[in-house]
Amino acid sequence: MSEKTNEFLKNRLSEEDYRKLLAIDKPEMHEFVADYIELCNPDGIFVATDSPDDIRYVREAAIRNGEEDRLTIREHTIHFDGYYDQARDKARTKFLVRSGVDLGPNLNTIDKEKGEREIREILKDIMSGHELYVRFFCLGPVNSEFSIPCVQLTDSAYVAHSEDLLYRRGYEEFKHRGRSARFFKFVHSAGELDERMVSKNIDKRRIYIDCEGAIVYSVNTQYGGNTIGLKKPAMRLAIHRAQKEGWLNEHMLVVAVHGPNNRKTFFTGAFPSLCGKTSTAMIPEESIVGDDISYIRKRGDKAYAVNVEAGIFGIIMGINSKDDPITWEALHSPNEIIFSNVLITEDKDVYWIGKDGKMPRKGINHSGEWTPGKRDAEGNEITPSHKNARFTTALKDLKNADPRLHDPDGVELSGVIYGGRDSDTCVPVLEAFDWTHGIITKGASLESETTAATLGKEGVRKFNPMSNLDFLSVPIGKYIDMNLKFGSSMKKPPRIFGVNYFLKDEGGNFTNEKTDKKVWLKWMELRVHDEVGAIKTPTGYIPRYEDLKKLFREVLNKDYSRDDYVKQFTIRVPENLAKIDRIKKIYETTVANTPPVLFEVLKGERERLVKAREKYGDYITPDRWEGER
Ligand code: SPV
Ligand code: MN
Repeated sequence: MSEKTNEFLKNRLSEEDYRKLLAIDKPEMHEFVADYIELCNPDGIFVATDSPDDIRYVREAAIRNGEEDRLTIREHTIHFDGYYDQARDKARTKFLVRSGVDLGPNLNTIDKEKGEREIREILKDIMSGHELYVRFFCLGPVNSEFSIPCVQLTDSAYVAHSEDLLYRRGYEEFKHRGRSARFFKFVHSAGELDERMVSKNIDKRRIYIDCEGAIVYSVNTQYGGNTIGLKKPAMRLAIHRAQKEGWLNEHMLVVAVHGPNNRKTFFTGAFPSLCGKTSTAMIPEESIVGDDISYIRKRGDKAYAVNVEAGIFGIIMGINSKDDPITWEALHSPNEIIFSNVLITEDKDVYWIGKDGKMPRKGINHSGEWTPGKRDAEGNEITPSHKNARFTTALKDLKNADPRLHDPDGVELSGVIYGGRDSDTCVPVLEAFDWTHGIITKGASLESETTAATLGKEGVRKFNPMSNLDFLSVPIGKYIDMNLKFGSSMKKPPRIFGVNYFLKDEGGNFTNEKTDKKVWLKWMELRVHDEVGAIKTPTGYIPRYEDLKKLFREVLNKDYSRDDYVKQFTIRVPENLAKIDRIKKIYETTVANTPPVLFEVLKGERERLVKAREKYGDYITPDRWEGER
């Protein structure tokens, strides 16, 4: 650190905070902190270590600042984001790139110099009147090859508090790594706040990402997906780093499936939103390692995964005691929880859409005082809680948290699941022929149909490779290639599965119950250990009737009829061909540098389907493949 920076920090920080900051031997971090203190010009600064006192200080600051309010249950608080600040802002999320760097047509970019100038202008004096929190966290478990130390500067105690529930503490990690730390930096300011303590200057909301500099700026916003540096902002930085180093950062849950004789088998899973990701991670009989983001690395000839996070920033809409017993219990226990954008009643209770019990007749929500029928400026009816309202809690407070959650070695990864919302094409569960086939026909071909919960027309298929489209910081083609290379260099890579919880019959009825996914997981678990056979179809391996019948009895104590099996596992050739054509066209027309193998694999699948159609017709029931096992 230069003498000038040292003097500056000494002047601006209290003796205690200066000592805390300097206890980390990382001049580059000191320069970074000094730079943004000077630019953002906060009234006060608090440097937090991992100590319980420091953590409590930040938590209480959120109440003191009016960013959070206490609720009736001890340790529960509520926070509101502004009415127009309820989701990730894709349009104003941009990569800062030097001239000559091309991230392809799907990524939003801005010239680095121009973007930096703009963001520094917005950040100038933005924290005056506010306190700045300097916090250290760690992505992935501490003291591990997965760990990425992070420093977060924010003037929102809500953001700093959320990160405390969602990530592992990183001050000690920084201290012991010292000069060798390769860290990520996050600068956040909620900007000017209105009387409800929500960001006022939404038009100046910016999320700018500098992968080379390993820094993300987030301003004039509070919504967690934009502001919690270690969540989605960090994902872009980590994907950039992973691509250079040959590992993966996926938008994936990590779940331990409990097999026979107390065996645990670990799977990761990618699902676009509203496709069953959380419900898969939270199946009560299994145990959860993570619900959102994972790092995957190779060691020897095996793949290992960790949860990047240590908590859940989960959608609360629809959570009820019957379908989500574990979450329900956690939400009613005196653990530390931040509710965001739900309805709060006079007696400081919370309500959300789909909660058990009656909807209150009045309360306060993200729009202010609320009564049923209230409309916004555009004439839209305001729901009691926002559809994207969330709860934030540490995973350790869930009954089903897996004991390996913080294992620095990660968990051995046996299977990867891709699942979309698909009413008419893919069977409920299927295993790919091999890694390359799975990455291409399941991961790179992932689509999801829009639902009534999203704006726009229902049932429109949205392309979302690996459910990671929003977070890519490298061109799609390159990203697909890094996924292909990861597994194809292994003798026995993790198996790849496709699931579809949303298949419908000709009458428009779902072919499966919500709980059937429990059976699919158990089947996949047996498959990776080669303990159950399967039937080879042109699109992959499907389960045999007798195995599912047994599993339905064991897992759900249910009779599974052959009729149901046939309905669910009939290969629908026209729909499958249409999907192949759709995906091929997307890669041909909108993606630069698609690995050529993608087209070869899609062509192979097309040919197998066409050949099968010649033999068996458009809709091929599972019994037709008997001779082809
Ligand atoms: C998602 O949208 O994928 C989330 C929530 O996990 S957010 O933090 O907004 O990204
Ligand atoms: Mn997510």
